[in-house]
Amino acid sequence: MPKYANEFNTLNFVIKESQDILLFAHSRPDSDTVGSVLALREYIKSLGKNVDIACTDPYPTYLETLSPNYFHFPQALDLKKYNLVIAVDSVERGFQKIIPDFAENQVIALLDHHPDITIKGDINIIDPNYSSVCEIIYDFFEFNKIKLTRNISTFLLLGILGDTGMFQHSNTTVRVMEIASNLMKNGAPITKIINIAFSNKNISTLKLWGRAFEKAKINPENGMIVSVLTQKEMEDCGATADDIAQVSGILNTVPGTKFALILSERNDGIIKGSLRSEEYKGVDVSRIAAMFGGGGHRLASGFEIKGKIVETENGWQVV
Ligand SMILES: [Mn+2]
Repeated sequence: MPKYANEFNTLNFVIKESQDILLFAHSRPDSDTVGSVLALREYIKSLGKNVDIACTDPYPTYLETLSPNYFHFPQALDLKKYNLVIAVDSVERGFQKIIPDFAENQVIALLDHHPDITIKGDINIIDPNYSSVCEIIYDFFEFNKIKLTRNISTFLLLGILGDTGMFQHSNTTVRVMEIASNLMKNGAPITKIINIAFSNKNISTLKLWGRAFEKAKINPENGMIVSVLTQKEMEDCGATADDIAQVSGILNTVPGTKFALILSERNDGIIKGSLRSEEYKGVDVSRIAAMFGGGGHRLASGFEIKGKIVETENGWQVV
């Protein structure tokens, strides 16, 4: 029996008993949360139920070639009408704010793979051992013998590719490859997904990466590779916060480094630190993030501090 047999059983039972179902994606939606809601939507639709998708941010335009946009802003929906609400990958990324709006008789299911989640729903499948929520949903479909249509397979592979960094992160397990292989057997077009969702880079992204890479420095004492991006640079390149997401991951590929840190200025005098390492380097970056009041995974963490980045003779200072 799979670890979550009870939960998978209950969730499928409640789906079948419900007439109106709400799927909740996290703010600034990534491919895992999008793939998760789209795959669940496909299944729930096939049962003849009403299903809506809520998200506090718009559907990513680059994914429009994979699926039409079914996203609604939560304020545009009558949240009280749903029998079941399934929050995917979003427990502490937007969904926590909306939980108080639901009534006692509405069933809440939480599907997540982030660590340290304290919020509880009625059905909880929260496990950081999963690469992605799409992997959880795959197990849910397999357990309940739900047919993997070509669309479902495409959406699940989209999320798995995203959260494993296209099979490059340490969460790429034997099971992940087995699932990916099955999804391909069921028609998921892996090359097309990669081209649409991951290979295309905006010129703004490349320019911003150029700035960050040019300024990168290695600290030989602790093996840190660090770079900074000021708000002005972000504006000059017309870049958004999304564009810097992968910078620390790429910096981390430099031989001899133990971990990468990218500091970026955000609105309201906030500086965001993004930390990355790799399994073989033996560094727990979540401990570094915790020193600055942040958190995350062992190999990918972040924190936020107040201040401004100023260049000095010896590098940068946060003032
Ligand atoms: Mn995820």
